[in-house]
Amino acid sequence: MDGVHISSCPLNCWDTCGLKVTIERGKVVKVDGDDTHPITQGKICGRGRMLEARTNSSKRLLYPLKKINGQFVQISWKQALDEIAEKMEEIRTKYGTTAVLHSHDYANSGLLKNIDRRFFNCYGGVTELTGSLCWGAGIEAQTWDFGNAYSHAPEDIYHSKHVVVWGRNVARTNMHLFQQLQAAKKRGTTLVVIDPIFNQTAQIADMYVSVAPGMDGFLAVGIMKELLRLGLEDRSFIENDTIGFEDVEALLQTITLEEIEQITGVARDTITLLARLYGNRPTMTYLGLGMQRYANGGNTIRLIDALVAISGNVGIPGGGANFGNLQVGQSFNIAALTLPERKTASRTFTMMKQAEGILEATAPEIKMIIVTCGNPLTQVPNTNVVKKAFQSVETVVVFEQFMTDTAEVAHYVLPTTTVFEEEDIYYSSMYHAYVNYGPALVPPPGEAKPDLWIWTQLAERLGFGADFAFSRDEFLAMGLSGLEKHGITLETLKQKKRMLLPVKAVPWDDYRFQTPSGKYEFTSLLAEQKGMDGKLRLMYPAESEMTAPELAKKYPYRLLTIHPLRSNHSQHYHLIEAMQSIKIEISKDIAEEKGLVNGDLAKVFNDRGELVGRVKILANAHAKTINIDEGQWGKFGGSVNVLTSDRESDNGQGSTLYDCLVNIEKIE
Ligand SMILES: Nc1nc2c(c(=O)[nH]1)N[C@H]1C(S)=C(S)[C@@H](COP(=O)(O)OP(=O)(O)OC[C@H]3O[C@@H](n4cnc5c(=O)[nH]c(N)nc54)[C@H](O)[C@@H]3O)O[C@H]1N2
Ligand SMILES: Nc1nc2c(c(=O)[nH]1)N[C@H]1C(S)=C(S)[C@@H](COP(=O)(O)OP(=O)(O)OC[C@H]3O[C@@H](n4cnc5c(=O)[nH]c(N)nc54)[C@H](O)[C@@H]3O)O[C@H]1N2
Ligand code: SF4
Ligand SMILES: [Mo]
Repeated sequence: MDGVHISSCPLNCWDTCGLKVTIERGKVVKVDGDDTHPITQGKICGRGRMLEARTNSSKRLLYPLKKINGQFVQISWKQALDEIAEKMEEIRTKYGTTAVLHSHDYANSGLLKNIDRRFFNCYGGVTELTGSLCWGAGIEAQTWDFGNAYSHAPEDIYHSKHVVVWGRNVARTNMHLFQQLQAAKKRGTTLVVIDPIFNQTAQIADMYVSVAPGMDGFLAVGIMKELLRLGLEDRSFIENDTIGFEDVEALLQTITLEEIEQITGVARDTITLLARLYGNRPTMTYLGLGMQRYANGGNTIRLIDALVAISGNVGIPGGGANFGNLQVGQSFNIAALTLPERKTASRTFTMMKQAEGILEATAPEIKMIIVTCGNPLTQVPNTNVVKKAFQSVETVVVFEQFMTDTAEVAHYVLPTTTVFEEEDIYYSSMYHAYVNYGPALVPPPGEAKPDLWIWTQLAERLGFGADFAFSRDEFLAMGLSGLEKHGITLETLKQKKRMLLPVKAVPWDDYRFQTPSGKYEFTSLLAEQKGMDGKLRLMYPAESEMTAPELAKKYPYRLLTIHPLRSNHSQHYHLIEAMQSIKIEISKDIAEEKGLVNGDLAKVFNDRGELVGRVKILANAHAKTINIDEGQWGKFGGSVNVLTSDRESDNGQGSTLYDCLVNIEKIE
């Protein structure tokens, strides 16, 4: 395989870049951008480049490990698989299959990573996780409003007069959108950034709006009030293609602009300016995930959707409320890969409350946890409880590339391959709609094996080997079935390396929505069907002065825990020495109140836990705001999730990771 090959970045990221990988003497020596990829055009970030280090690292897990008397010892694959299958067989007969919990996230965006669900369905159905730490609140919100969560094609940005980046840290998390923002600006598009932190994207904006964390819904209400006052709404869309507008009008009456100014920290003139900008369409809105990780997160996204709708920016080129792009993932035949009909038992916990689920489950108790593509001991909120929960279970099995915090608490650790050691196809339902091919380029080190191989071996031992008697190519073709009519087959994809999936560049342009009424729903019938209030509301975060005044007295500062620049979540910290300590970023007012200067050692704490790190003062952050990047490992100071809450978002599907009050003290 020596030479230069086209591949794909597998990391959970907006961009799903095309890669150019150099192999010499059977080793990956360099990872670069593929300049022939239509969207990512040869540019990649450090996290992508470091896939070389992730693959070649001397810290890779090379053999199956079993914990005996608190120590990991190397065992054979045969022993590991036999023992795990035996335990699963025993659990199936004694307690039922839902005594097994599948804990996972989406660390690898390969299509065949979905095969884990095929395995668990064929086994009989296990306890599964629902919702999402990442974007669950917003996806559910857009499903209520539009019937689905779709985004415009990246190049549609060039049809926009104005672009609003609302709570997305584009320069850091979505680098190709950053390039497009720069290009669009050159063509005269106005760029607005709304964020409590003056980030790198804000630095190139024409207008930066500093909003109090968790209060964006109020800001959207203020803009709608002004939009209606100025008569800039799209009456024809509202009258013909929506339901529930009268409820919005009634809601807007219940609060004044003065109150909104106070709550959001955004000046009235700015609100008016934003109303004019939304009215002067097409205005494109890029929603980030930041502001929906709050107890009011679903409602916040719905209020911004409502603003986009009222201003006539839905279904038009250059417009849209761009959050996720589920059209992408929906192109694949996931049911053929996962066989949902094989499942005979089921139970669910939400992703957020998996620890509580584990600790409290009866009928049956959780007897085994299998972790794939996830690192819950750093990434799931309320780490101290997550750790306790995982430690309470008899058998924990972790499929991993490295000895992570989660692998440390396992009884069996099974070494898996990295992207360049297995063939797959990659996509993300976040931004662009290309699917990329990724060939197997190098042999795995030691005895590391693809996840698919592990499932196949376990399936054979558990009596459903026939459902796994397919080659990788056959599985890939299964997932692509249905796309032939668009010219997309495994053969064409192998040849072309990446192909555009058949998705809409301008979703909702026919104004036919996938809601129960077929219209855009300001008041959601789907929510009502689910037994919730479908009306838009005025809503605060759960941990705020307004909702929890006593707590706010004890813990007066708001903690954000945004995504790190150089790591994808927890995946790069162990490879970059400079990242192996905790940086506490604080707004200037906190530094003054607490007598802190750059470099001071300080402790951030609340009732859930505490974390120690070095202070860095942010010149331009919203008052009373602290940030500690997520993803840090236990051995380098610990995950910031020791402080975060496992509370679910308002609509039950998302996390409240950024809805977190803390205090800070200098350590002398
Ligand atoms: N470098 C890097 N890139 C990544 C990742 C990574 O780990 N590292 N992870 C990938 C993944 S899985 C995801 S989900 C995406 C996430 O991509 P983003 O949505 O960009 O992620 P966040 O880090 O949550 O940053 C969101 C922004 O929201 C702001 N914010 C926080 N609270 C509020 C609020 O109440 N209101 C407003 N208006 N803004 C708020 C933060 O200050 C931050 O600028 O990034 C992807 N890209
Ligand atoms: N406080 C706070 N917490 C957060 C967030 C935040 O912003 N703040 N962000 C949230 C978000 S958006 C997300 S998406 C989640 C991400 O949460 P996770 O997906 O759990 O995070 P990762 O660090 O990407 O860890 C995944 C693990 O999967 C392993 N892995 C990678 N590829 C493979 C593979 O092919 N097979 C197997 N078996 N394992 C593999 C990696 O080695 C890594 O240890 O974290 C959430 N947690
Ligand atoms: S992490 Fe994201 S931006 Fe970086 S190379 Fe991978 S897909 Fe591209
Ligand atoms: Mo995410």
